Amino acid sequence: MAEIGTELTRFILEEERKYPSATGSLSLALNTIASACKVIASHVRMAGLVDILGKAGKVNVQGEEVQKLDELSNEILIDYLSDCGEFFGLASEELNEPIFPEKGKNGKYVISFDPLDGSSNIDVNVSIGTIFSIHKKVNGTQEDFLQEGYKQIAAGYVIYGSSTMLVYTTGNGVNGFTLDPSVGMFLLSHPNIKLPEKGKIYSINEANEKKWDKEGLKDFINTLKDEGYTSRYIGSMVADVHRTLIKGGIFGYPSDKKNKNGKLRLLYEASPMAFLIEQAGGLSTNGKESILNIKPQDIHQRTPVFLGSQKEIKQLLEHIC
Ligand code: AHM
Ligand code: MG
Repeated sequence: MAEIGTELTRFILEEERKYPSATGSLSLALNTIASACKVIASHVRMAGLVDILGKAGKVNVQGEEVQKLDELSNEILIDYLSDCGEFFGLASEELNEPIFPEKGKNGKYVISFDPLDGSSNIDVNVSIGTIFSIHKKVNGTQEDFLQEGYKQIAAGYVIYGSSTMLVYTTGNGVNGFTLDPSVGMFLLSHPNIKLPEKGKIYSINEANEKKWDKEGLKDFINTLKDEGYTSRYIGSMVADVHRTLIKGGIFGYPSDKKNKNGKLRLLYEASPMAFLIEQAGGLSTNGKESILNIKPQDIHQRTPVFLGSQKEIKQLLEHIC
């Protein structure tokens, strides 16, 4: 196992060396994501100030007009990912249609991402994040984005919290790296993350309880309360899933009477997080099957999401099925 403190770039290369047929494409792709997210992190750190300057109608130090952070993050990712040549196609929460960069014509992968998830939390200085999911290019068409989650080549997120962390998987376990801001490097801080079999926390927006369309869900939450669970809900998926990955328990964004498919997006929110959670020994479900088994029909489709420790997900399914 790699040593704590190993730099991300070296870790990625060492992982690649385990596969003699690897071409270095995925390594370059992952390093490009890490670089783009470091730039996003530096802007997130300035968010409060930029917001104040923005409201005052000011320009930033480069003389550019102050831009919304989610749009800026989207542009940064598009620039980096288009330029690296490894991505045939890019789908983003911020784009109606995917884009196919000129330099990516011979790229092996397609990538779906949410450039800045939880951006409504920026104003109140709460953790936000970038989520990404990589699939192989198959036909060289838009269809390539619509592959099941279990076919992901890699997935991960960067959380801009009290520290900046990158957590990712290539289907060979989950590893977490913390950004050392003094040198601008991601260093291995959480090797081989495993969810506890059972946690003590449930994380769901209980204000929606009256709208939930599954009676069993209320019973399930009440059972957890009887068992002594506590509740944590940040309203920023990256932060809520990050906690669940480390501490176990359950995170959910269910369907309700109004939103038959819930709120979260399959391609760039639910599916990459489900890959990480399952790789760390947990389970994912939309209430019927693993999120990784859903065949997407649309790039921006939504799905109910439950992610967590084995015990809680199995218990949930007993209540709602
Ligand atoms: P966004 O992509 O517009 O930021 O919305 C997604 C966010 C998730 O981060 C979070 O899990 C969810 O919305 C919270 O929704 P709610 O405020 O309805 O509980
Ligand atoms: Mg989002």
